[in-house]
Amino acid sequence: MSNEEKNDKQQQLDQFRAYDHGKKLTTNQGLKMAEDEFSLKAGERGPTLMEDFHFREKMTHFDHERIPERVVHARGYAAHGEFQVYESMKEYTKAGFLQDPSIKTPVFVRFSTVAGSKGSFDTARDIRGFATKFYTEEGNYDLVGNNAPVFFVQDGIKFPDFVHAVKPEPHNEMPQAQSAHDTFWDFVANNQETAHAVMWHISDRAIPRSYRMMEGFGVHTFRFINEQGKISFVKFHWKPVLGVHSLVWDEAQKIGGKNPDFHRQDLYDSIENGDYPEFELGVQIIDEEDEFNFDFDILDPTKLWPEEDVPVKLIGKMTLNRNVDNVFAETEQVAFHPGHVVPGIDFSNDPLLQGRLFSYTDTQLIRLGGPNFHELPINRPVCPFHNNQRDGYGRQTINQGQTSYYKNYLANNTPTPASPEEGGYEHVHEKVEGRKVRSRSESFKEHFSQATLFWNSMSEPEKQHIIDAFSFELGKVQNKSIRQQIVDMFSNVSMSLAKEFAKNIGADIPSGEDTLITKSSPALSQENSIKTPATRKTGVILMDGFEEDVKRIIDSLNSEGVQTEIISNRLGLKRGVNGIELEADHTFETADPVLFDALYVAGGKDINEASLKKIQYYTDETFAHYKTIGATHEGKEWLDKHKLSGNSGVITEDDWKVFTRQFIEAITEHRHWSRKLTG
Ligand code: HDE
Repeated sequence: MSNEEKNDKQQQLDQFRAYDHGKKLTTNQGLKMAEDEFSLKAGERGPTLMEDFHFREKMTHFDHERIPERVVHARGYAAHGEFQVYESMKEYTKAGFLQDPSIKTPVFVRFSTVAGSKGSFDTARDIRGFATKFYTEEGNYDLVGNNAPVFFVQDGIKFPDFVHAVKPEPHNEMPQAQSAHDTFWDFVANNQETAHAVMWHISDRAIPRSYRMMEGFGVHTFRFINEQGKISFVKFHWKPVLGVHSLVWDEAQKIGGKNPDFHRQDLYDSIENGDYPEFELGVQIIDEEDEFNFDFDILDPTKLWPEEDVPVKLIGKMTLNRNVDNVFAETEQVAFHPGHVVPGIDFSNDPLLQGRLFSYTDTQLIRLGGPNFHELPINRPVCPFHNNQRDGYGRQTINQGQTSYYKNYLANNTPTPASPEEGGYEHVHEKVEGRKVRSRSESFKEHFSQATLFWNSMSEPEKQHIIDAFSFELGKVQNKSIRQQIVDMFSNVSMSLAKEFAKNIGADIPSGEDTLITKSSPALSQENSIKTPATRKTGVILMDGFEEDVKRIIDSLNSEGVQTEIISNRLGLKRGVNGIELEADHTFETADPVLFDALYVAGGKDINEASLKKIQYYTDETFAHYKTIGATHEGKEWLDKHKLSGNSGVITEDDWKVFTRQFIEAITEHRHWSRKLTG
């Protein structure tokens, strides 16, 4: 990339990038060293000497390499990109980066799981973090969201309790990155405001197929303010261009072992391949006058605004187009904060958001070791910054001049606060009056109606997954009373749901009718999301002696954006008829069916019993996870042995062109839920 093509953030980061390749080894003081393998000793077999500054420097630095992981969202992965607004949003907000469609604002996005520690696996059942830093000309704006639009608690003061409950239990530090244990469900049952967020957590949304295929939500209600001072309430959304898609639970668990880096690998690889992940930014806007015109409190973070009632307006697109150079320097040291705002965007009084406004700077102080974390390259704004803050651990800026206070005479009263006309941030002049109280607002006390809305909006397969997930999670709960409490609690959401999972966990089956709420919101179901074969990964099983058409099929799949990887008994070149050769990417052992979206059993003459057994494992697993299977030539016979042909999503056409078309159509469906599984 030439310098002119690089955005402001990339040019800024260039100043800090270092490349050691081909260089002489030096100490941190720049001294070239003649030796790096042996410490300085008194005699070849003698003790190491104190004066060995090189050993001391190298070892001390190593000893201090680690910083505390994030208390939540420890496991994450990030990428750089750009955001462009479609048209000026000046009617609603004066935010500079939302005015001009020709301006590309650099962004840095970190995706994460919440509960697991840094070394846990990617596909745990969990909410995902979706945090975006916009490096705008008016300062950094952070949209620190999740892939669910609602949260488990309504007030920031309850966050430590919630996190303690979901994290591994303190007496034995188990289980890692799981909500399927007693303390999480104890918390849920005894804090019923969790009901709606739990429905998201227990649904397919909590096991995404890819970071590229999940929605993001700002969760809280924020405010937009335009140039004329007009205020509206706003909720933020990210909509993935590839649609919203999930794994199935059995796959998610197995992937945890087969490739714990499944999601980060997917993000990294797609950016390296030029399949840049894209998300559209959406806003839901409510006029200030309409604040009280809803049957829920718009400040309550356990409530969403149904998209059918308040449409999502798509206002711009974000493209992630560059991987980080160094995960620690960028992904680990990035410091997000919902309080990083720009003129035109302000907070609401959502008590959860208010709590977050305290927590994020506080946590960076311990995590990044002092108050100068804004100077770290990844955190620096691209616009200049000036104030009277000074010193502290790791300070890098060399502030010149005599004064570091305001007001002053010696520096002509600078740096001077900017007026709103000059771009100075001004909080909304909201009139606030009230008694000091510690209590829940009356308008925050209803916890079940939107949990029911979510349940009502699910397709049949999605409902079944929710029942299965409750049965799994509660099946892991040791305490019988907690299991029963959850059944009782969720019978307020849906009696039929509670009855179904109560059966599976040995609880008393509740009696009574379903709630009277019948409203549903089609936008909540993944079945209604965009479906495309683009970037779907197909495992191609072939053996030596494969037919010519196989190559044609693979080429056409690739030209439609479907990715293919060849799996065989051994690595190396596979020889087909008429001298065609294809290179195997994996052996049966190094790959696994759970790592693919579809399977193409292409055939080949050189087959034996051992390979057939492995192929059976691949086809059975792919079938059981409702994914597309295609077979041609000898591959069809291999499939027929297991009686899979003729099922939905199993393509066995003879003509290679017809086969390819049908196979792609089936991949576009992603899952074939109508498939009847036996056994
Ligand atoms: Fe966070 N959260 N959070 N959170 N959160 C953190 O900040 C906190 C909440 C979210 O990739 C921490 O730098 C409180 C909601 C994301 O670096 C910490 C409350 C939402 C990330 C913190 C919440 C989020 C964090 C830990 C309740 C969705 C990862 C490390 C009042 C809208 C950002 C850090 C990254 C991280 C506190 C609730 C999203 C401790 C007190 C709601 C995506 O400051």
